Amino acid sequence: MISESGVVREARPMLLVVAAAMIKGGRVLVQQRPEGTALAGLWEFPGGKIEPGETPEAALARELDEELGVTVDPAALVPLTFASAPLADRHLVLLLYRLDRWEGVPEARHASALAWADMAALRRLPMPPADLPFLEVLAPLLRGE
Ligand code: DCM
Repeated sequence: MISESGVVREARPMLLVVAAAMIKGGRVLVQQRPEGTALAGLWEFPGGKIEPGETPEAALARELDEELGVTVDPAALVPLTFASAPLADRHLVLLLYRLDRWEGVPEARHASALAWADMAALRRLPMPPADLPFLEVLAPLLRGE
């Protein structure tokens, strides 16, 4: 949208979300979004919204604790890439981090299910649009395990 002043405006405010590729033995952890939430039934990399005043890494460590019950050192989160996609009323920007070490065994506290997916399984899962571009970035990382 272009205003009278000629400045280009994005009609949807930005929503900044962080997500983790937790990698173990050539597989990555994905979770299924529960009924009653946006994008229900789709498989996503776990994560969530950054709260005001949080760094992205602190937000992701907090989300992984809340969603999976695992303890994460924010310094162990390695930035990988980002993707963006329009939602109904926001424009989502999703930052992906790689994570190779954490404490605890992930449990589905918010999701309806968890899965450790290799590359072939990952390609078969229905995912939210913003997560899809991450597959090509993860392919060499999962093969290299
Ligand atoms: N989201 C996504 N992919 C992820 C994590 C989140 O597309 N890996 C989207 C789904 C929601 C928004 O981000 O539209 C906020 O996530 P949540 O509802 O989990 O807070």
